[in-house]
Amino acid sequence: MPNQKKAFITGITGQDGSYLAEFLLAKDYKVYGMTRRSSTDNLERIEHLRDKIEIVHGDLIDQSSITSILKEIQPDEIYNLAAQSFVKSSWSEPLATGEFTGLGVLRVLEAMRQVCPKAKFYQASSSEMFGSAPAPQSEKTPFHPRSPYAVSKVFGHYITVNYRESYGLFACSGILFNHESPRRGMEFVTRKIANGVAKIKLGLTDELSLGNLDAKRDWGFAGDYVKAMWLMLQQKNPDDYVIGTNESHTVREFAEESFCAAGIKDWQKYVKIDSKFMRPAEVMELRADITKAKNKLNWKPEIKFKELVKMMVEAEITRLSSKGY
Ligand code: NAP
Ligand code: F7E
Repeated sequence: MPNQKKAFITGITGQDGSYLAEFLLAKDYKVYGMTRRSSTDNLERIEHLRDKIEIVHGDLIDQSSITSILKEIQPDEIYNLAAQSFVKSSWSEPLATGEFTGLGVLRVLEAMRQVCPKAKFYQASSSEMFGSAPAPQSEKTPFHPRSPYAVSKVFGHYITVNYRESYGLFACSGILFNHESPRRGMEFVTRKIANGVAKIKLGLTDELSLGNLDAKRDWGFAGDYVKAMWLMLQQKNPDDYVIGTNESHTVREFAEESFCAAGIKDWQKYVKIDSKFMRPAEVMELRADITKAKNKLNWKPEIKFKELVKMMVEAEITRLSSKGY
């Protein structure tokens, strides 16, 4: 197709990568997704897109792979979503997290600077960078990262800003608050709860073990958030934006609402606290101030908290039931 826009996505096998690929395909982009070598197939989230996207092989740790890919593709837009994204694992694998989640950003930016400087770049930054800064957090809130993951993301954020200021690259940092979906990785608390509740509903278990129930997060729907990523790259000038819902709920509320969505009332009897799910340093409350995104991107979230919980719990019940449980 002449003049078809080309998008390159790192992290296409992840939750956001799969929704972003769907979104860009619907806008008639040619979509290229980078995957790293694995001894088993991990393309489950993009299986339904396999004949519509082009898979290219590379790794965030390997500069030459990224440079060759970008030189060959010459994308119009680059979405850097790949990262070691599980906060808890960043204490057990701090160096790998720094390599992928921090330095990985610089490798993509450096490749872009050398071989396709006219492309537009999106960096997947995180509300975890705010850490213990008081809520609500906006683009102006100073960072206080509380994990090796968050520290790595702060590096990724500032190197994106620095490459924009040093070389005039069109580079944006999207500071996204937690976003979830039925495609969320099983270790994250929302999917873990939805899955645990579905198993309890189907009589497969009678226990759900969790860590800190008091932590508050601003949870939105991943499908809404990929639109914000794209919108950032359609603006006249590159900039940084906070994306969230401006509502925060405790983990306890997420659990209670999930049991409620499954029609289970006496939910407390199933929930156990296990210290192995606690973190060395916790982030107690994240809540986004999305004034800038609303005004400049004309973006707002469509799916509310209760709808999100219901969507995730129902998807887990359907998934487990279809497996014959
Ligand atoms: P995810 O489901 O964990 O996906 C991470 C992706 O990164 C996977 O495709 C993974 O590939 C890839 N990856 C990891 N290490 C890599 C490497 N060395 N080389 C190439 N690819 C590598 O994460 P997500 O929830 O979609 O999040 C997307 C991005 O947004 C991440 O950068 C995350 O930190 C950030 N973020 C997420 C949220 C959220 O709430 N979801 C909020 C703020 C920011 P494999 O399949 O091979 O493991
Ligand atoms: O934890 C508490 C836990 O692992 C949320 C990533 O996408 O969003 C995500 O990071 C909260 C924390 O996500 C369990 O202590 C209690 O306070 O689902 P999570 P996260 O750490 O907020 C940010 C924005 C990102 O950028 C990250 O990539 O829930 N919690 N009990 C638990 N958490 C887990 N995982 N498991 C528990 O059993």
